[in-house]
Amino acid sequence: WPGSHISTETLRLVEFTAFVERQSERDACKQQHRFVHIDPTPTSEPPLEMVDVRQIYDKFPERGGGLRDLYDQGPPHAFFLVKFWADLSFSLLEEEPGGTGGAFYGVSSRYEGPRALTLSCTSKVCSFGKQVVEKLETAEPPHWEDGRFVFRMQRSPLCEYLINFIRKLRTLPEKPMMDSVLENFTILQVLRDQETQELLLCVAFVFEVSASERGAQHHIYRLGRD
Ligand code: G9O
Repeated sequence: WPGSHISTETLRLVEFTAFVERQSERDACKQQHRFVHIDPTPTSEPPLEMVDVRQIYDKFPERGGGLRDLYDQGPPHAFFLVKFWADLSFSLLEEEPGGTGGAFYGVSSRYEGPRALTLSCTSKVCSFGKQVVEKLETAEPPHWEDGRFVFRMQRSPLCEYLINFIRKLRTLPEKPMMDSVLENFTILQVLRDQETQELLLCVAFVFEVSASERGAQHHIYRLGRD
C-alpha cells in the first residue's frame, strides 16, 4: 500500500466513524450525526507528512505500555497521528437535559489485510496525558472479500466518560473554549494480532472542534523519531 494511508504490510485502516444516532419520532427513521470520520481514501493522495513522536509523548501515558514504550518496541512504521476537527453541531438531534435522550453513541471501524488473524484493539482515553478509560475490543472474525481479509468493529458503544465529555463540551459557548479543553484530551488506539500480540497499528488521536459550516475534517501524519 502506498504511504498515504494508516497502514502497514499487515493491516490498513479503511474507515473510522464516531457517531450519535437517534430515532426520529416523526418519520420512524434513524438520524445519524458523525463527530469524526475517516473515509476510504483514494490511493492518489500524497504521502503522509511526518511528526516527531517525541512532540506528543506528554499527551499520552509514556511508560507502562504508554506511547514512548510502544514506540521503543516498534515497529516504527506502524505509528500514526490523526488530528480530528470534530463536528459537534448536531441541531437535528435535540438532546433532552439530564440524559442521552434515547440517543446511541457509537464507533464503527473497518480494517483490511492479507492475513486471517484475530484483531484486537485497545483504546486508551487520556486527560492531561493520564489514562482515564481503557477499553479492549476484538474485531468480528474476518471475511475474505476481493482478495483480502476485511475486519470490522461495528457500532461499538462509546463509554459513559466519552458521552458525558461530548455533552459537556457542547455546552461551552465558543469554539476557542472547546479547543482549549480538547488540548488536554487524546485517545490512543493499538491494534494487535491477538494470538501473537504483534503490534499491527498504533494510532494517536488529537482533537479540535470544526468550524460549524465545515463539518468533520481530519489530517493524518506518520509518527517518526530520528
Ligand atoms: C470531540 C470529541 C469527539 C469524540 C470522538 C470519539 C472518538 C472515539 C474513538 C474511539 C474510542 C473508543 C474508546 C471507547 O469507546 N471507550 O468507550
